[in-house]
Amino acid sequence: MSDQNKVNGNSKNVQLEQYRADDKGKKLTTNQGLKVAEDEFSLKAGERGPTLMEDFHFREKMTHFDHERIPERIVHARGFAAHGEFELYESLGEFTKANFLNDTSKTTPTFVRFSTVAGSRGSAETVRDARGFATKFYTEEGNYDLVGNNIPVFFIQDAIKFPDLVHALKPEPHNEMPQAASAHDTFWDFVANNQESAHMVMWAMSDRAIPRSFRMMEGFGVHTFRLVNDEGKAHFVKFHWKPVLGTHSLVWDEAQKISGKDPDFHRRDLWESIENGDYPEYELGLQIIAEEDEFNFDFDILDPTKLWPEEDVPVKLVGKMTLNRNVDNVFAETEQVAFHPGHVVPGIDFSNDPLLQGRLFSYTDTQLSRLGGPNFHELPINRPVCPFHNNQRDGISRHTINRGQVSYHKNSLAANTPSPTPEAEGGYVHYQEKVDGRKIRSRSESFKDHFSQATLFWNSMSEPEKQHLKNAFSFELGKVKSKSVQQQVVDMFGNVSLELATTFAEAIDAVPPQGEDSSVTKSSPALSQLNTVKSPKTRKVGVIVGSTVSSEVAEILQSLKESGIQGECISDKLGKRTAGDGSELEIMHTFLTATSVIFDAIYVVGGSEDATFKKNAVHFVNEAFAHFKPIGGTHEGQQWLKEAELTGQPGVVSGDGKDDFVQNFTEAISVHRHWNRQV
Ligand code: HDD
Repeated sequence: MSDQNKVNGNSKNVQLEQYRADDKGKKLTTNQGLKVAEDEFSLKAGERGPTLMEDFHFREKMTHFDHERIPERIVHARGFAAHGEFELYESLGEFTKANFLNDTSKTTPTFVRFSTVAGSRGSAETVRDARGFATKFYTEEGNYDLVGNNIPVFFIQDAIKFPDLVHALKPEPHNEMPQAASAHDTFWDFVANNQESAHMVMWAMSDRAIPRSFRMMEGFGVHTFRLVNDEGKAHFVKFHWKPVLGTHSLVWDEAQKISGKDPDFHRRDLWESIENGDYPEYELGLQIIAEEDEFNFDFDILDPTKLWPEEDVPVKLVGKMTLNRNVDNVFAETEQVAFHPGHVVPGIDFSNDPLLQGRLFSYTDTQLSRLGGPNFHELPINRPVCPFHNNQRDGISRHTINRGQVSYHKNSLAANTPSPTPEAEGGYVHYQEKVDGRKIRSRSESFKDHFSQATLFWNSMSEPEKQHLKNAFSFELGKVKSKSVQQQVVDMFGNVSLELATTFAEAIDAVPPQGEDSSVTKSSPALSQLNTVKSPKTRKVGVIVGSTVSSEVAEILQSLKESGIQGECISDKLGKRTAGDGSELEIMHTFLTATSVIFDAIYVVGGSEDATFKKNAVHFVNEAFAHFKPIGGTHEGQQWLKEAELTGQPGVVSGDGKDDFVQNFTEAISVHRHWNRQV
């Protein structure tokens, strides 16, 4: 991106420009600006003598290096981010006075960080886990952070249990294993002994926990928040992000293989899409409930283990966010960004969800150790785009030079400024909810149903999704060593579905659950990924070509590209191939550098007599087949598919004529995965 584009961007981009530095072509200096004559040898007493204390250049360089790392996030350490913009479809003045949700002519800069939860900063990305989906809106009224996940409910109901949950989920303390995985004893022991986790565990064992891409997952604010309008009237709200490309997942075997072959799979996918101009898009959705209707549901709307079924409370799509710019520097932006659910603007307020209330403490607190003090709001990525003034002063790494004599309120020496702003002129006033109660430590009666919505989720799954859940439970519990914990989990999930719990009990040699099946028969079709948007756009096809390339292949790839499908050629050697019709194909990958698991589909053209080549090609195809991926074959590739006995299977497309093949293959790619296949 040219410097010009960077400067001409939105208000956040313009602000960031002041901090960008380009070292290329410049003279090497110390941090004091001193030009350095030499940077390879430390200052020594004699050619073979000891290094001298006097060597300020060495000391400065080494000291800085020694302190390059900061503590990783206690959760969500592994993440990747991008800049974007939010545009509003229609004014929401009826519900909220938030400026950025009122004025459709405004474009609000955003910064989004996606993450896994459990793994360390360098861990693999396609692990089974919830994904963080944290958005910072740089509004003209201050920063608004929507710090959500790709799962709409949470494991616990009260923030006081968060340290326990995270201790159980993270690698076990005595041997720091396993990394970035919930398949171990302490996590499942926590689950069985904290049964409010049932609903989120169902999501975590479902395909939602192994997304195909950050671009193809939903985001949820999870908690019930409040929107407050100009007249002070409030509505309860849940926030959603709906990916324009639909919600799609990997299969577990594929996800595990990608973890080894490309641990950066998700960030690479996001980075490359933005570089290619295939900007990820998400629509902002709101579910709104009038305050009067607070008690009209069979669950408590303050309970973060509950979702509002979309069929009961429709999601109103109110705007779109487009991620259109990669970061310049991962540490400065992605690592130093500090989110906080308590960063709100007038018109957005909280509910009494006890999980949310605790989060309102934790996020600023964690930045103090992670970012080293109370001035992290001054870091370029965290600065609001509107002015900010108060009497807070000093502290580690203070950048602002506050002028003048006065740093207190109230004062007369500075005419009592900086001064509060009345509500009518945009000052933030907390929603005046009437609260009346005794101080107690207990769970509300209305928070005690842990299983109905877990069963609702189960009932909403299609057959293949149910099978994936059974497999996931069997895998995870199969890794648990304690027989007692295994049995407790079987008994617990017998309350959700006898079919589910019996299947994994058999797989792990536990006693199947006793008792009655759940009486919940309700389902919510919106929860099944089979009902999501299907699109061929941005899908990556691995194209296997030999040393001789038949005519038409370049044309076929061009036609696929017109539907947004990207073909990348794989062969035994890199280089260019010239097709029979004179067109040229660039080989981007070899059988050594690529693997079927990093593609959405495989297309075999053939063009080699070599037995090793054919063996490699057939391995690609068979693996893609086992992962239910679309497979195409033309030319000699058709024969290879026949020999592998794949022809005629769902999602396997072969053909001679270019047009039919392109159309059928594009349709097969849109389907994402062909579950009705015999594997
Ligand atoms: Fe949290 C980070 C999302 C419950 C305490 N959380 C963090 C991030 C996301 C979430 C997306 C990463 C932000 C980033 O990319 O920098 N957290 C959630 C959701 C929750 C949730 C959706 C439940 C609805 N979190 C939660 C609780 C607590 C925390 C109950 C503690 C009381 N979360 C933190 C934290 C983190 C964090 C320790 C680690 C790094 C950070 O905040 O900045 O404060």
